[in-house]
Amino acid sequence: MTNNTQSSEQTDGFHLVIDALKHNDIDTIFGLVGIPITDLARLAQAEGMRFIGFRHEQHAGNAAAIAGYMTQKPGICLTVSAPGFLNGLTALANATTNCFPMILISGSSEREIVDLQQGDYEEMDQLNAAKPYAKASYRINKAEDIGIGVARAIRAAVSGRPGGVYLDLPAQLLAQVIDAEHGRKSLVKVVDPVPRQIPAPDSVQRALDLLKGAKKPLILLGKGAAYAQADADIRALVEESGIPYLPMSMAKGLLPDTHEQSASAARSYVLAEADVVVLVGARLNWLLAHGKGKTWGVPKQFIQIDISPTEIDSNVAIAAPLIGDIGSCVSALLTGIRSGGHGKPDAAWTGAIAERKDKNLTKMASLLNQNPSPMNFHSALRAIRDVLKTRPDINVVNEGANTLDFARSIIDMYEPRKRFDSGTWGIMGIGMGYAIGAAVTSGKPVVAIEGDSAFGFSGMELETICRYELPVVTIVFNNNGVYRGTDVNPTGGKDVAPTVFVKNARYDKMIEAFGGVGYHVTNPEEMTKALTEAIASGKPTLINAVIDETAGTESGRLTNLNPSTAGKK
Ligand code: ADP
Ligand code: TZD
Repeated sequence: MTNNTQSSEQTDGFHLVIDALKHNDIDTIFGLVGIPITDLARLAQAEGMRFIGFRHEQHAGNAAAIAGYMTQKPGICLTVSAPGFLNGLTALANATTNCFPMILISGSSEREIVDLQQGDYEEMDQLNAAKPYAKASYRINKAEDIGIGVARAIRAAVSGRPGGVYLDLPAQLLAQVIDAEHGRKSLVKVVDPVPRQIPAPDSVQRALDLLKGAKKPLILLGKGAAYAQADADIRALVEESGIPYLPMSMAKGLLPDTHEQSASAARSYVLAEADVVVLVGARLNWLLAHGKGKTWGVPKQFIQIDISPTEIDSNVAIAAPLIGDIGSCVSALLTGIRSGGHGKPDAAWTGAIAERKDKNLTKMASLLNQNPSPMNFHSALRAIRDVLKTRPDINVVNEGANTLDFARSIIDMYEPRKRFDSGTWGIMGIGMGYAIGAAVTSGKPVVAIEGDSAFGFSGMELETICRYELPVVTIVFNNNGVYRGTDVNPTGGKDVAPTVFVKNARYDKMIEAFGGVGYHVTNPEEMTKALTEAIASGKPTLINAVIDETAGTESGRLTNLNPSTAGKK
């Protein structure tokens, strides 16, 4: 198929895909092999890339997504066609929803057969299926377009608001042969993939004017702020302005949770009482009660920093939009604040917050210090918190209902981009994928704090963790079911209630099947010992933590979103 019959050296689609990724400094692929991409994975490894093979594509996709969030480079997930693609698509959609950059690369079947629906092996119109769930979707049909196609996918994933990109590679493309020199010249290195986007000066002035008039200002940091890697300027903005701040769950650690300006322990109070709120990379979605209603109390005005202009006014009117990248926007605000004119927030405001914090922290401390038997969420998390305090560099993955809600408020974070959780969708199933992605990307230990239901979605990836000998400690909060383990079948029939699992399951035995280390713990002292040993050993470990099956509430803290039938007791 080469145009140049003179050339002795030839290349093909397989090689060009790997060359194009490497040319853009991408060094890892998360995936699962099969027709038509097995050779692509082999070749990636042979060419010095890391290929991490999973047991299910959704988890490979989640690993890629979290790698993208951690590095601002798109994480790569590689799958086979149709079902493999669809398994990966859940992760792609989740990445897009969370604004994480990733590229799902799937092999696809013969175009002419798929398009006439003649029934090919794993037939599916993947490109169109991906479109509603991806930030962008592309198909490459010619080997000489691989360079530009990969470049386009990279830029689409990371520029502006980051998201998931789908790249469709038909089997025929991978086998296409072209002249090697022609192939080399077709590669494209993406220049300045994440360009700075400087906010307009009048927008900055409008925000500063609003802030100047504020009596009870509040800064709200979202995971966009963590993603932006503008850590020093964000810290300076908080500290030099003296404004109290609240981190959203994945922004925890941007400043240490123990920071005196953190208003986390007075969250309801500050949300209700603030008069001017500065949103930094946080959307006013359900996680923030859409910016209105009881949660938000007295009328307030918003300054919103975001890279996406259409985010503004999505739920409530925004008085001062600041469109640009967070680094540039925060540094522009800082310059304004430093040049004077911005007073500190009222002492009455910061004083009232401090008072509420003290009260709530004292209440929480007494809850945490109780030692019930069996263990509950609080006593188990106290033990985990105290071990993690000694290792601020550790990554924390967290999912579940009660396990998520309690761990989010009890486990302090000290460094940016170390906490990865159910995010914008409140999705279950990110656990082992995020844990593997975080361990591979950072080279640091990961502690995954998992509800027993949440863990089940990705549990088979324990084998992946063991196979790659990753320093991942999985703690399963085992309370015998979804939310809790106490429901009964009202008919008295043999089937258990919809929320109930096998009682007293030994999740620790699962990891032993793959050569990992299992612990079975029933009290905080055993938890402390197991977690300390596990982190020190760096070995793949699972701690089965027996939690009181009556502890916790249905849907955790989302009870208000959970409709129930009139007949329910
Ligand atoms: P959280 O769930 O923590 O509240 P969200 O995911 O809702 O955070 O919001 C993140 C926001 O950050 C998104 O609206 C996204 O457009 C924005 N964002 C992401 N990266 C950047 C960046 N580099 N600069 C500016 N805004 C960004
Ligand atoms: N499926 C998916 C993909 N995401 C979901 N969020 C759910 C189902 C529904 N769901 C929740 O919102 S939390 C949860 C489910 C199934 C599990 C809660 O049980 P758990 O946690 O054992 O993980 P706790 O700590 O015992 O409450």
